[in-house]
Amino acid sequence: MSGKRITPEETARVLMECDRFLILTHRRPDGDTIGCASALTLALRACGKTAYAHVNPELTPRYARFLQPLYPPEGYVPDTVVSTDVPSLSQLPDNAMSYADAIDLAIDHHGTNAGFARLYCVDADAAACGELVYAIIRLLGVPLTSAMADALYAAISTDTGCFRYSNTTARTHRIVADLMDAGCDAAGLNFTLFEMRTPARVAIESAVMRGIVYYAGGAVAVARVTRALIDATGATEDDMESLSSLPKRIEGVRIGVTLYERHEGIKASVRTDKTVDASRICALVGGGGHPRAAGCTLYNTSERDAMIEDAETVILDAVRRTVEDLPWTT
Ligand SMILES: [Mn+2]
Repeated sequence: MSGKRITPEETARVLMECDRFLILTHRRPDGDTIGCASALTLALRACGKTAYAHVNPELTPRYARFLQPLYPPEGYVPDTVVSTDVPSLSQLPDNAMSYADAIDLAIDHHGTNAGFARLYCVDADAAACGELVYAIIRLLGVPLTSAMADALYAAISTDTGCFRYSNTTARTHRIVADLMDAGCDAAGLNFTLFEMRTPARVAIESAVMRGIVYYAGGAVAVARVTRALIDATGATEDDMESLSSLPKRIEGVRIGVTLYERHEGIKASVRTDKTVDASRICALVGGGGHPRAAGCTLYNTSERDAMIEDAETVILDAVRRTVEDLPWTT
């Protein structure tokens, strides 16, 4: 695709020339896409523009307060459509597909951004799209309000795992220092975004951890998220976010596998340390992903009880074929 790449300075100029904005977010929206859309919408309004954030049908309660108040009135027709943190058209929610051919500007930090928009501003070095949106808002010259700062803090803190991941840079901390000067509630947001759990989350997390099974002398750990467990705890999608990270957290575990019983089959999430390529394991069974985090869906038409057992056998076999130096005892 052939969108034109522009700098943050040019992006700010383009935004000042346009009006009647609609900001799009991605599927299964995270803090980055939501925080960016929220802060940008507020900044454009501060510039005297008409701006709204498009309804995201998958918005979870944790992030609702950033986006919901910015939804457009019924029948709103935008002149300028902007996406934030959306790497490709396939990542747009269904209700945004009607804008697929009409995206004027994509603001993103995915190096693989497909250039589906007329213009795109991409900084692959940014830990979060929020860093780029921060820079653009600064170039717009409007004062950074505490509401904008909260939204940008949500964006940057979530994509950096609360500043623990290796994508966190000195620039990240400098930006966040400025957000704190602008009045963002860092401690409050750290609590609601990283510590607070619903009772259902606590119930499913503890049950999943109690059920972890170890293989290969503790180098492989398998967790199971069964339909029965989901039903018994009343856990929602939001409650199940990042359960996949639990087995890999355990000392000595090199490969953490989490099996999810879904209506369409069993989904496996694989997390590994730097000695093992998770995407190679998943590629053996038709999946894929990143070196440290990958996934696959294992279909099976047999009895539901047998399915999760079968899936475990299949994924363990893929681990066995990929990683040769594991001390298997069986
Ligand atoms: Mn992001």
